[in-house]
Amino acid sequence: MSKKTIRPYDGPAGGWGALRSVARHLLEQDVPVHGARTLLSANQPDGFDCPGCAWPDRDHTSTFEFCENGAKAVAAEATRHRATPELFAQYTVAELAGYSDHWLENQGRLTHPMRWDAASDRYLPIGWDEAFARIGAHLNALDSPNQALFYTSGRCSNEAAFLYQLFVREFGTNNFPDCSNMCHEPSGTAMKAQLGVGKGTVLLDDFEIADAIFIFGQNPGTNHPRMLGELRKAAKRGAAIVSFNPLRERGLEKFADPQDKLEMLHNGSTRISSDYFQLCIGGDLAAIKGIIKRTLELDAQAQGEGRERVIDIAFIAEHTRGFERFAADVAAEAWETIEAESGLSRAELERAGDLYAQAGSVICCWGMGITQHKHSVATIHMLGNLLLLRGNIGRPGAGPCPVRGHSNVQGDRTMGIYEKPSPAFLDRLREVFDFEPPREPGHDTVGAIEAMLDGRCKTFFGLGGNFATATPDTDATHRALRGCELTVHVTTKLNRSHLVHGRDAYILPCLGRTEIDIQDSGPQGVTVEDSMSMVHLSAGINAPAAPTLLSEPALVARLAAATLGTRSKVPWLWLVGDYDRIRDKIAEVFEDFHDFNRRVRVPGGFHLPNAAAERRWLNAEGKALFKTHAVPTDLPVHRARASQQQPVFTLATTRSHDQYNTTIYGMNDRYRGVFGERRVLFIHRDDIAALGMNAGDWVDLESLCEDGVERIARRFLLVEYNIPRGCLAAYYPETNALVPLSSFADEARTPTSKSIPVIVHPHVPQAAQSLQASRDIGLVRVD
Ligand SMILES: Nc1nc2c(c(=O)[nH]1)N[C@H]1C(S)=C(S)[C@@H](COP(=O)(O)OP(=O)(O)OC[C@H]3O[C@@H](n4cnc5c(=O)[nH]c(N)nc54)[C@H](O)[C@@H]3O)O[C@H]1N2
Ligand SMILES: Nc1nc2c(c(=O)[nH]1)N[C@H]1C(S)=C(S)[C@@H](COP(=O)(O)OP(=O)(O)OC[C@H]3O[C@@H](n4cnc5c(=O)[nH]c(N)nc54)[C@H](O)[C@@H]3O)O[C@H]1N2
Ligand SMILES: [Mo]
Repeated sequence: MSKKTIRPYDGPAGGWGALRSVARHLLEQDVPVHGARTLLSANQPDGFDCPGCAWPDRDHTSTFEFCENGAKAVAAEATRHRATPELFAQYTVAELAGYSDHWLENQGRLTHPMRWDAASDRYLPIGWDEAFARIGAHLNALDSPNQALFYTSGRCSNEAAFLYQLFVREFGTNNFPDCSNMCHEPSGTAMKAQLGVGKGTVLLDDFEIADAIFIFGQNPGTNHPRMLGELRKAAKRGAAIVSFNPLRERGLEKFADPQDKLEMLHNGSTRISSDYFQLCIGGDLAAIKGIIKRTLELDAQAQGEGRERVIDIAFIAEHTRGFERFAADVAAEAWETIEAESGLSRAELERAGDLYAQAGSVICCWGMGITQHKHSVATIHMLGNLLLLRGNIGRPGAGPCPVRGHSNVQGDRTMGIYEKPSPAFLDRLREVFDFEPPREPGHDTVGAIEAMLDGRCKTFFGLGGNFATATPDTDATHRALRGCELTVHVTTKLNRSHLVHGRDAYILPCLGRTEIDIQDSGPQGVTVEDSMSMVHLSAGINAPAAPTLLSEPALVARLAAATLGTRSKVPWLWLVGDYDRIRDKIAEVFEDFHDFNRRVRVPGGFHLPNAAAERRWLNAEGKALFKTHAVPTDLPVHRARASQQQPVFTLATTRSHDQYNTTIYGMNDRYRGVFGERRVLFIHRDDIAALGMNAGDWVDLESLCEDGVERIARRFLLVEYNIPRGCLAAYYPETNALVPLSSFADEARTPTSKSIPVIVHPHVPQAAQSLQASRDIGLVRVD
């Protein structure tokens, strides 16, 4: 383990640091010699789609693009370490639970299907057929299919997702909680209502011609490093890059492109953001409204002086509704409220408004800093309003760009992983497969936890992911999972969800995307959809981590066959013998996938149509809508502040540089200057003083929620940081215990992981009775 140090980093993102970090990870994971070849096959026409993130790559045919995040994700999968039955024989589940998430991950790739044995509290190997038969029998014994939950994480391919939703719907439920519920759900919800489609409208080519790129609540240096390549090119040709973030993220400030030999040789770098607005957490709606207010004021001035209008009157008249009411509301919103709630001055917002008004075409990007708040949907509407004002949708170089996380999270939703499927989609499933799919909406992630807690749901099946650790309210979620009759996880690596299990529990290991997948007809490829709706093929090149592994499509098909038996209308084992057959069925169900097998084999794949990008509005009104929202002044944090004597902070939970969601690769967060420690709390120097504490003190965090439940996360190191006063940041998942299950985004129900009202106490070491609680979060042993 590296030494604990806090040491500010003032170099660029990327550069030699990124190359060194990858070299270290390859060594740590003991990646075999062909690992280098593996890296070179990421995002190549005949290689696999990078499991790192959903950022697209140029035509999917370009030369290898180095990406630290992608390299780590690939190295993690290609590791030589193995978590074999011998490992499980060595430790009871209670003992395993005492280890950290980092340690669990480091045990390596799982090799055998395992079943928990109550008598010895150990996972023991089980044959595939027996596992499927037992799980199927369990599901069939439920009183109703709606007692079962089927979670999906966004790494799974289109083919696996399609078969999975088909199995679950033929089984009889729409209970599809997924990682999207915790991620970009508000983006889909907001855009569907406002613009008629739930996806972004821009393509990479638009980044080449945009005059300005506005980036809200995103840390691409860590989470989407390949995006920095596009931003760098845009910055170099003089486009304005305007960032809104409470933290000054390195990757948004400067970047040294490992692709650029000259920049690397001279230790040079490129400035990324032309303007950086350090707003306060949750202040985006207010800030965007301020930018809009300025734009409308500039428009009124121009009109008064007989100059060309600043807003696009023709576009607004032809394509939108609700402008008059919206403009009146913006005019009525006081600058004082906007300044107080955004944490930015009127002068700063006027500057941002001027940048917006001067730019011929504008792209707005956003990430989790926007989606994980109570008012996320309203904030995304405000972003939509901003774009609509100047017709910045459906023309080159302009449009909304929600930057997705998991590499196929968008595709999984396209394939029907959704708890509220449309009637038209269900009708199509019925026509193609000749069974009656369930119509009743199912549970999302928050609903799934509630339903397990109150006994409405009794079984949990996870296709990928780490539900116990990724979800909010750790104590409640763990109780929910432990209360289940059955928990099953399809997975590549050991994680905490396997240790917080039901009365009957299985771990089913699968192939990763980098591995060769052979079925009846020979080697198979799968398909994925990136954040910009490009669909392309992905084929593994490495030998499977173990001969016992099943591919995800094969695993789902065999489980479906075992569970549904002769009552199924679907030829499961035939379908999975050749994935072209699955794709033919996908093409039958979804019009946009016509001729799927042919089109996906064209290098680069194909683009799914997007009506909003063509200025066709598929919502009920048939128009793009200006959505009116007041700047919120009565959020949980406002109420908590009003009710407390002591300082109440807003805590945002974010990712460090050495993690992939709940997968902890290492203990460093290089760009933020943190080494060897994850339990840190970023805080303004004056706030440390106001608390009467010192940087380096250990503190406990208590979350304030009106439900009265005590939620405490213990032992965080105070780190003085450049962050607005009243705002705190710490890493997820260590802080998930603080996110109340009842606190989620209006309409979209995404947990409010970026705005938790908390108070800070000096750390109190815990007595023995909370050993179980410490075990559950891997705090007992330090590795
Ligand atoms: N290496 C790596 N890559 C990843 C992931 C990973 O964990 N590791 N995860 C993947 C997934 S699933 C996703 S969804 C994406 C996530 O990628 P991002 O969307 O970048 O996610 P976060 O790191 O959670 O936080 C984003 C930023 O929001 C800022 N922020 C916090 N609160 C606010 C706010 O109120 N307003 C504004 N404007 N900003 C705020 C934080 O300072 C941070 O810079 O990345 C994907 N890629
Ligand atoms: N507090 C807080 N909570 C958050 C967030 C936050 O910002 N703050 N972010 C939220 C977001 S954006 C997301 S997307 C969720 C993520 O939630 P999840 O998607 O559930 O979590 P991951 O950590 O991405 O899942 C990692 C696990 O996936 C498994 N895995 C990896 N590759 C494969 C594969 O190829 N196949 C299969 N079957 N399994 C595989 C491994 O077992 C690994 O341990 O977390 C959310 N939770
Ligand atoms: Mo995500």
